[in-house]
Amino acid sequence: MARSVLPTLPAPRWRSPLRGPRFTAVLGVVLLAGITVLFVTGLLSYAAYNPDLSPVNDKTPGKGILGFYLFSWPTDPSWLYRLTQGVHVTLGLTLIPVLLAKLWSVLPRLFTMPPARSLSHALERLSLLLLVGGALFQFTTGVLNVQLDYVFPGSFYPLHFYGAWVFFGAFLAHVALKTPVALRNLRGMRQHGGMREHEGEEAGDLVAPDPDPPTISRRGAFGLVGGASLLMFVTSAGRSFDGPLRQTAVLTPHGGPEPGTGPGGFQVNKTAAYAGIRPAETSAEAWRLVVTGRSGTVRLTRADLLAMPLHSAALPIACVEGWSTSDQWWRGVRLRDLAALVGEEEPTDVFVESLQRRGAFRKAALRANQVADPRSLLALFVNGEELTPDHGHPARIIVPAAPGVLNTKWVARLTFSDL
Ligand SMILES: Nc1nc2c(c(=O)[nH]1)N[C@H]1C(S)=C(S)[C@@H](COP(=O)(O)O)O[C@H]1N2
Ligand SMILES: [Mo]
Repeated sequence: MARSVLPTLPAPRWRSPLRGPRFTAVLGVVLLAGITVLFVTGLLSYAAYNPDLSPVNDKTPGKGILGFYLFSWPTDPSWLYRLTQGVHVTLGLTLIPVLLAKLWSVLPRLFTMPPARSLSHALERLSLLLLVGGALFQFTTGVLNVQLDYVFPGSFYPLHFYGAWVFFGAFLAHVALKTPVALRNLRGMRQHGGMREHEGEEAGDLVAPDPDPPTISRRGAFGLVGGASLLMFVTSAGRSFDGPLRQTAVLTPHGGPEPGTGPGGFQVNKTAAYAGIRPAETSAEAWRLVVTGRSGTVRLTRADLLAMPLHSAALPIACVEGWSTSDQWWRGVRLRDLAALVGEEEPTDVFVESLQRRGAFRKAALRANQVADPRSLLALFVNGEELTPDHGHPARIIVPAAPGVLNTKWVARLTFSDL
């Protein structure tokens, strides 16, 4: 049944000969695959943050059933979060040109008049509104978080989390509605060899009735979009590595200030100065580690910690912003040894507090499986030297496969209990 759509086109405004159902279908299939990966890695990132360890980590207390899938984030392999979050952020940036091209390709449809011809048409258009709005919202909040981080103080998580569910709901409805059409268009494309639109078949409302002469071929347009995506990829993927590769990430910042060289010469997110850590409170004379568990509270000096068995582990730092470091050699006291010191022989969760008095990320909760891992340390050294002030001197948490935000720096207090 041919829909009578031509009269609804504001004809003079949409004249690009590039637009057509197959052009849209190809971009749609790329986004279908890409956005599914973004959604899954995004949900994984949320789970990795231990949001069900209340109340410290949970930035979305109203999540309700949307948290149905939460699970204990594993500690193996130690590069797990480096991979999932690197893919999430790098892929998200790489898909921006494809998303923009896709939106451009269906632009006439967004302006269809009358707004709704029937109830089902009204519903379809409402889902389209959530889809387009949701996509722009997710990509914008994601990019702002990567680039500027604290534009939304403490509220990036709920925005991006709830936004993801709204968007993905609309995305699923859209895929269900459009897959048959997209498949037909792609099949037709193969039969007729190439991207030429054939009038009459599925021309739909995308083909301009009165097109301008082409200034670029369809193939050229795909090349342009692909090239832009490739550019996004090669200028951001380097953030997942150290050394010269990191220098290739020119379009995206590398976390905090440039890392410099030496044992502490890897990415710093927040400096000690930024966090308001005063040298006087981290000196050997002043600093104490307060550890609490079922058998009571102990106060440890740095010398007390150095007298405990020290262990080493090669572990990366991987930030929610998508950047990560290679493995660094950390050395310090096992978290499970500190738990045992206060009577927690069985692994429990732990609540970690830093010296920092203001700002995000100064407290975090780790799960029992993270405490139990022999590579989970309260680190005193990195790469053979004492921690630098910016990496958390006198002591910081380092846990395999955990998001960087759980690796609290300038630790002052550990409280072991079931959270
Ligand atoms: N006290 C405190 N610890 C913190 C943070 C912070 O702001 N304050 N930032 C966290 C984040 S978001 C990351 S990614 C890592 C970065 O560690 P690095 O600066 O040593 O690379 O530290 C984590 N630990
Ligand atoms: Mo981070």
